[in-house]
Amino acid sequence: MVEFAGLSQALQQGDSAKVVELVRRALEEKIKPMKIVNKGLLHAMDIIGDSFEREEIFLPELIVSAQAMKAGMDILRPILSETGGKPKAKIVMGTVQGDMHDIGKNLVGMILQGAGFEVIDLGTDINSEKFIQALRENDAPLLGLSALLTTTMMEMKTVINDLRKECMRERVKVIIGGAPTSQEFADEIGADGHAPDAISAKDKINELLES
Ligand code: B1M
Repeated sequence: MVEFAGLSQALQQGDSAKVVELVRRALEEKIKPMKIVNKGLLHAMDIIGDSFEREEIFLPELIVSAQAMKAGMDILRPILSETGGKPKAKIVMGTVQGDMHDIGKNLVGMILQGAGFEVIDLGTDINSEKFIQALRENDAPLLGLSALLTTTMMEMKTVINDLRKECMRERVKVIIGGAPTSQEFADEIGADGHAPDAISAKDKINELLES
C-alpha cells in the first residue's frame, strides 16, 4: 500500500524517480488521481513553500522539488485529461508576464481537458498581446489567467484592460487564479470569476458559460 507520507517526502527531497515510482504504484492500487495529487503532491508543495518562506530551504532545493512535482504530474496528466466526445468550449490559458510558475495552471488545464474543454495553453510569462492573439486565432470565448507572485498579479488587470481596448471584453469571459488572487481581487480588476483550485475552476467556468 502506497503511503502518502512517503510520496510527500520523496517530493520534498526532490527525488523524481521515487515520486514517479510511488505515483505509478498508487495508480496500480486504484487510488483516485486527484487523491494522489492532493494528499501526496500538493501536501508536499505546501510544506516546501513554507520551508522556503522560513528560509530553511533555498531556490536550488525548490527547483529540484518542482521538477519532481512535474515528473509526478506527467504520469497523471493523461488520466486527468482523459475525455471523450467533442470539446465543450475553447479556453486560452497562461501564466501572466513576468511569472514562471506553472504547476497550478497545468493542473487546472488537465482538469479542464478532462471535463471536455479544449485547452490552448500558452505557457508562462505571457503578455497581453499574446493572449489576445491566441483568443482571436482560436475564436475562444474563455480566457484563464494564472499568477503566483504579488508582483505579477496586476498583469491580469493589464490583460483585461487590453481586451477592453480591443473591443473583445464582451465576448470573452475571464477567469483568474493563483495563490495571491481572490474573488475580491477579481472584482477589483473586472474579471468574471476567480477560482481557488482546479476543481472549482472547472465549476466556475461551467457557470460562466451558462450565464
Ligand atoms: Co516560487 N514563489 N518563486 N517558485 N513558489 C512562491 C509563489 C512563494 C509564495 C514562495 C514563498 O516565498 N513562500 C513566493 C511568492 C511570494 C510573493 O509573491 N508574495 C515565490 C517566489 C518569491 C519565487 C521567486 C521570486 C524566488 C526567487 O527567484 N528568489 C521565483 C520567481 C520566478 C518567476 O516566476 N519569475 C520563484 C521560482 C519558483 C520555482 C521556479 C523554483 C518554482 C516554480 C516551478 C514551476 O511552477 N514550474 C516555485 C515554486 C514551486 C513555488 C511554490 C513553493 C509552490 C507553487 C506551486 O506550484 N504550488 C510557491 C509557494 C506556495 O505556493 N506555497 C512559491 C502548487 C500548485 C498546485 O498550487 O500554483 O497555487 P498553485 O495553484 C493552485 C491554485 O492557486 C489554483 O489552482 C491550482 C490547483 O489547485 N490556480 C488557479 C492556479 N492558477 C489558476 C488559474 C485559474 C484557476 C485556479 O484559472 C485560470
